[in-house]
Amino acid sequence: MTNSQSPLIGIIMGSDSDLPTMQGAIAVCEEFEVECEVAIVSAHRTPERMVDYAQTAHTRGIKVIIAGAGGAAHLPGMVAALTPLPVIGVPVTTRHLKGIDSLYSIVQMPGGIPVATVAIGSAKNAGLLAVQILGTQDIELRDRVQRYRQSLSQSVLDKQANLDR
Ligand code: RP5
Repeated sequence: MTNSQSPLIGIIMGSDSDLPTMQGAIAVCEEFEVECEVAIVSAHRTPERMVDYAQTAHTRGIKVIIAGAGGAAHLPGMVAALTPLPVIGVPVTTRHLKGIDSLYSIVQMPGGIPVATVAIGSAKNAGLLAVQILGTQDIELRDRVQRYRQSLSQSVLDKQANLDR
C-alpha cells in the first residue's frame, strides 16, 4: 500500500491560510512515503465542492481524510457526515480566540458522527494517526511507525545522556 500511485490520505482545509498548519500532515505523509492529495475545500464558501469531495473520496481510493479549519470550523464535521471514511479534524489557531473556537467547533460532534480531533494546530499528529490507521492493513507501514516510535524514544535517551555529561 505504501508508494501507491493513487492517494490514500485526503488532506483538506477551509482556506489557503490553513496551509502552513496543515503542512505538518503533508510532511508526515512524505516522511512515511504515503501518497496524499491536498485540497482547499471550504464548508461555507464552497459548500457544493465540500459535498462532492466528501461523497466521492472513498470511490477514488482515499482511506482517511484529514480536515483542518479555523474559527467556525464546520468542515471536518460536515465532511464526516457525508463520508463513510474516518475523518481526523485539525483545529487551526485563530487570531481572536487562539483556536479554542476551532477546537470546540470540531470536537463537539453529536453521537453517531465522530471526528477524531487532535490538539489545536497539531496537523503532525493528524498525519501520524492517519498513517497508523493505514498501518492496520499494511505491515510495512506499521513497522515504519514502530521504528519512528523507537527513534522518538532514542531522542529522549540522547537528551538525557547530554544532561548527564
Ligand atoms: C475558515 O476560516 C478557514 O479554515 C480558516 O481557518 C478561517 C479563515 O479563513 P480566511 O479568511 O483566512 O480565508 O473557514
